[in-house]
Amino acid sequence: MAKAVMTFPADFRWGTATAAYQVEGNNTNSDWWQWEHSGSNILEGHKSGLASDWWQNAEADLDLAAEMGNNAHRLSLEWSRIEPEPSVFDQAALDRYRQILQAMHDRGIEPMVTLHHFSNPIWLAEKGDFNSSLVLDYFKRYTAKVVDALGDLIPKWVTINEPMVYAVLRYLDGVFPAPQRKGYGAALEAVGNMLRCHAAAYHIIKEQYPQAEVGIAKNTAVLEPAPGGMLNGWWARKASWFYNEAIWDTLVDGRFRWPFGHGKVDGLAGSFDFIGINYYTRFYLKFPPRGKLWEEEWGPEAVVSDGNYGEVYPEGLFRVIKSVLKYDKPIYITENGLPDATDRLRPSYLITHLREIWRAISFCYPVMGYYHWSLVDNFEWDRGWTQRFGLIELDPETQERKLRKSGQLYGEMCRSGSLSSEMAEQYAPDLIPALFPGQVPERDS
Ligand code: GCO
Repeated sequence: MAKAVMTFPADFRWGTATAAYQVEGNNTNSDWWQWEHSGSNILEGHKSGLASDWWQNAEADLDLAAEMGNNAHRLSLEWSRIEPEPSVFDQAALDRYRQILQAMHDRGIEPMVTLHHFSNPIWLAEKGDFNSSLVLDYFKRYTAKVVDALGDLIPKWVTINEPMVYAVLRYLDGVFPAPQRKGYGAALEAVGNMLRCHAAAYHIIKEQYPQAEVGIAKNTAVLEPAPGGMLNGWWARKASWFYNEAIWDTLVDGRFRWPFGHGKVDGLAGSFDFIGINYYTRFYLKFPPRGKLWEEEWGPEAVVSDGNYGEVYPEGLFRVIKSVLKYDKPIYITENGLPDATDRLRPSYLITHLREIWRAISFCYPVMGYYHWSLVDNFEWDRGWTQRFGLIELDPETQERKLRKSGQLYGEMCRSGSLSSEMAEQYAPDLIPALFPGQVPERDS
């Protein structure tokens, strides 16, 4: 049977993604370390502990990433390691980050570095972090230090990871470290200050490295109206603009819109070289919302990942790519994945989501790369170790790792730069009729 092949561009980034607090271990100067060790904030009382032991041995997983043929990896830096006390910088921490970044380059893995991925230094949280007017100076100082120490090894930067998720989970849902002030006002103030920090960081990086690519990674969900409810459609459109697009619109002209504030922010207009999309799933919205923005409910035929994380909805990736074309910037899928401890869904999830990217590229949509969340099982914030996102399975107690079947599949995709009917046959034969009509799985012919 002839093999059907969906080929990706030769320079496509075949990557994976992680975040410092979730993989490094023993980030004791972080507000998340405090949060974990106070009260019952983490599901099943789990602790990050050694996490995936990256601080001591990231190289173990980078070797596996290289064997998978990954040519890119997105990681974050832990601000609280680099600056454990205000204006006190830890050179040993900067040296270790340099070693990890160099290890990526040595393995042909291009780094994309996130400056802020949810966690704050304790000292910063105590000063009110993104609700304090001082945060802009602190973030500038932190960024300048990182650019000076590591900038030569960092071609791609994400300044802030998922400002809206940070705002919702910290200030509204209360599952992230408690801020000094909760509620919508404090949440929107924090997002506004995150954008001011982003703008400052953008220019600090570009001043020293004009060729660097700098952007934001934004969680982007398909927000649909729940069936019924006259106003659900109107509300879903409003909520989708607020959650998915308002920040990009603000980055275009540098002007805050209601409800984020008003007026122009110096240096904000045009301060992004790419669109970073963190896509996972879709949600249904009802009007009026009861506290949360969306409902964790799905249609009867929905396939839902571990711990009710979300519906597997591959077409949503194509939809969110289309929704950001108007910004006319290169697009990176800076996160995409699912919690799936037994790897029951991840092989078909990889095939169906990469196929949506291939479809987008075949329409000449500028999708430049894909960073699967995640390379290795890691500490899933308030859900602890109950949700496993890794292509590499990890026993956090023994630090024993094992490449999952989906990791073997992703390796075939990365090494070949393509998605083929043979891969579908081997890893997810049920997909053949839909993805490769006319190709009958070998065993059936
Ligand atoms: C993020 C995420 C990651 C999560 C992943 C799975 O928003 O960037 O929170 O840190 O681990 O999205 O939920």
